[in-house]
Amino acid sequence: MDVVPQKTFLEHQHLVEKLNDYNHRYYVLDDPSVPDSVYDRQMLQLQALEQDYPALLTEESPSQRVGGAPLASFVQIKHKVPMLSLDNAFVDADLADFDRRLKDRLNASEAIIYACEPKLDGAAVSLLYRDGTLIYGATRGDGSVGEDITANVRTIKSIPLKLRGQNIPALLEVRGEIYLPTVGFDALNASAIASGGKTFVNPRNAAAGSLRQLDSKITASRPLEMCAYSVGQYEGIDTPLTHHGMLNSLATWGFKINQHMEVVTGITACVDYYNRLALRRSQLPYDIDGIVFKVNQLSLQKRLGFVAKAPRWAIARKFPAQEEMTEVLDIEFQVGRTGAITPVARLRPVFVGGVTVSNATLHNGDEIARLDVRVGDSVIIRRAGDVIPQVAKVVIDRRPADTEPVMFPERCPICQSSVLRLADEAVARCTGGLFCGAQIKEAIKHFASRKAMDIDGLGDKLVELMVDESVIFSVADLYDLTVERLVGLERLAEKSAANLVAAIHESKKTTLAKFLYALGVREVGEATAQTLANNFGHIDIIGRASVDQLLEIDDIGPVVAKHITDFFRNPDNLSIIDALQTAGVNWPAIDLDDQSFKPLKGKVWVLTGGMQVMSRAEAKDVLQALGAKVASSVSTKTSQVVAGPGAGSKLTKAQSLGIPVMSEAQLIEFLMDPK
Ligand code: 5U1
Repeated sequence: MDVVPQKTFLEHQHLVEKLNDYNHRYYVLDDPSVPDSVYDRQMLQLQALEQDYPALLTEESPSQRVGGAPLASFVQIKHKVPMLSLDNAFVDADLADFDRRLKDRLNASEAIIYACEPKLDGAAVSLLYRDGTLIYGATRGDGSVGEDITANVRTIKSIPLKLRGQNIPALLEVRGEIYLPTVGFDALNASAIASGGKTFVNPRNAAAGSLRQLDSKITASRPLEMCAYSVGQYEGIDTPLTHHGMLNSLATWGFKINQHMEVVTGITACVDYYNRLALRRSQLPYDIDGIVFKVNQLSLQKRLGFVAKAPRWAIARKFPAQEEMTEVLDIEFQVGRTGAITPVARLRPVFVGGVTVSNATLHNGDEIARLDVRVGDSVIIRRAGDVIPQVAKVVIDRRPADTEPVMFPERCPICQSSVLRLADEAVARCTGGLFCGAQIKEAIKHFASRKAMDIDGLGDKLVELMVDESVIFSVADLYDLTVERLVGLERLAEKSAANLVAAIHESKKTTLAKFLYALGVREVGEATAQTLANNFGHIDIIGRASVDQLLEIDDIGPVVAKHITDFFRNPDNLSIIDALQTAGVNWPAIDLDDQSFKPLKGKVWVLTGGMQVMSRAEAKDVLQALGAKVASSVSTKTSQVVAGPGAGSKLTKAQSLGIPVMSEAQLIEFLMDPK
């Protein structure tokens, strides 16, 4: 074997340290320190050195996070200290009882100090370190004996292969949760659907399934994370005084600990913590199923001890379940504004994720086929966060004998026109256009909606009634409505009719972006409408723009460009636009050469987390066009933060500095009328 030159050895050591540091900043602190390109370049350098000098390669090298040869089976590991489970509290009174029991047992009259933190919904793991080096990782198993998943845990970048920092214990058994953040879970299921594979019901199953892979390369491909929440055994360090202190030590050794951990005094403060976190549950970038409260003082934990497999000193206050089973009563096909036909499952109402759910979208024909969902089936409904409820799984074992596969309709259920599905689209559409009553209704509802023409008092039911009664046939007819014509309609009193006519009149004063959005051109959402208005300034110029001219604009791709040109080449659409302008719909002219409209001049904005409607580049462009500086980090100079799903340390920092934070929806609303 080649002897490693001293210079190469030092270079290797330096690269290992740097890459471990980058990983720690990225995966543990959520605060990347270098761009991916720098990380990738240094990783390639490390791999090249290890290839030239295999003696440099150790199991702890950051190059070894990619998984190794598949195992034949998992070996069993006996935990040094049993892995406990937690007692559950389902109502506040259970917490009060818990607190009372502890005080009685401790003979204490003063308030108990508790450490509170979210209970992540993943798979429990135990990691053993000797002299700072990871020796093994094991599943919980039955609490006494788990399975050796060392090869898999090595691929998880938030798990240190070597402990960092000072005062490294001779022996350390760390307990925590391996979980899949929501973004990773959604991406995993999306790619399973795209490749015709099986989807996971929830992030917990996905995390547990990923850890149970005999091929660690599969585990390495899953974006798993680990959050440490306690210590089993330790040797060679001073005995910590508190749970909180112990977790802080874990953080200094390189583990991720929960950002929301708090130490509070008394059980009322625990209830308050639970209520605060319940409000934030849907915005967290991972699933949590409850809050864990632990007596903070470790000496008190010792005095309290255990009953069976659960400690007396901890309890989990559960949140409402995010999954429930219910029955499919019917499957209906709804026709949308653009003719898209969406299957919807009508469900026996079920309380899930904090709301009662009685409908769930089935998206399209492929989804029906993938799930093989039928009327009469029992299904698992999942509603996590603010996300619309999904049919996660059909419980085939409970399927009644007489169910029939669901056939996607060949004719529109509303107007009987034929249904067309283009080869490259998942969506099937009614070809009836504005002959289809459903499409007319949806187009008018969209036109009147708040972010479009904002016609107060023109609700969905009223639109449906007016179309069914042939009072209106298009959006242009709205501006001919009179109080006399409306008063005859069911349940519409004279006062409401007069208010509605006034609101319709009021809506005539709008902006070009809102008008464009209100027209309901396919794929033209609020952000694209704003981009079109900013770039072209005039409806006639947009109407005459060619696909090539549209493609010159950032964020307008070929599909949207084609929809826009198709829309403005259609004489029916042009006559509606004409009628609306003749009726008096108007907006302030936009002078594209006028550089003085810079309402955000001198302001510093930061975009963090995911964006669903606009792309980040598009948001940045529009903000810069309005005069803002768009920065990548939050500081005292930041004027405004826009935070989306998955926002982490930047959001926390903004909140701690008292900087205003808005959602993407609020940003779009602001951009429609920036002042
Ligand atoms: N956050 C947190 N989750 N969790 C799960 N803490 C915590 N503690 C646990 C479990 C099973 O057990 C303790 C008894 C160590």
